[in-house]
Amino acid sequence: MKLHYTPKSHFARKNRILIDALGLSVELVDVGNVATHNPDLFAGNPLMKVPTLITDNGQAIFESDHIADYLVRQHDCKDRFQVLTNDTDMLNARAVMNGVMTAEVELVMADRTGIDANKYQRYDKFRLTVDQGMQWLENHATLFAAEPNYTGFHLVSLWDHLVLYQMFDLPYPHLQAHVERLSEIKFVNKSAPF
Ligand SMILES: N[C@@H](CCC(=O)N[C@@H](CS)C(=O)NCC(=O)O)C(=O)O
Repeated sequence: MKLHYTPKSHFARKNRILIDALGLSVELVDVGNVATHNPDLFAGNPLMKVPTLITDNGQAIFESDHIADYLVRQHDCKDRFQVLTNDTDMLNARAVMNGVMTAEVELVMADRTGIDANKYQRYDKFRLTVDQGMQWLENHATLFAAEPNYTGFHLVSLWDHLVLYQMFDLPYPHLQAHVERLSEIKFVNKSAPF
């Protein structure tokens, strides 16, 4: 299997932590600058985003959560890290985390492609999305279990990326405590973007 990714991508990191937690052998292919318009670099993903997984059968899988789903169905019948949850609270937490990550990507990509985000109201909404989303997660921090699981991997990936790009203050002590605890685990720390 091959995971097309970038070392800083928080969406790809969710998959990388899971891959390391499960001890799977997956070749990492760094696509370079995700702002590029060259579709050939994204392993057949027409959305020109990372991650994309290429399976041993040569099939491409788009979307980090669909990749996680595939990896567990193929390689972890016990679903040790609760990837395949149907719990509504957990799915809401994942939706909020994905929304925060997407909003932050828009701000990072604006900066990288020469857009002055301060000039456009649209980017105010992305900033508000991050702040409100993080506050929602802090208010629901009990959803994050003490034991390592995929929702926790998601949180660490989101948090470390926010720390890396330094666009936001992070006054969220409960989330921070979860992140610090999980970051002590070798298979989590291994893919940290710094
Ligand atoms: N929903 C997608 C989001 C993927 C995504 O936005 N990846 C970012 C990098 S972290 C990207 O490739 N952005 C390129 C762009 O927006 O042009 C997933 O979960 O895989």
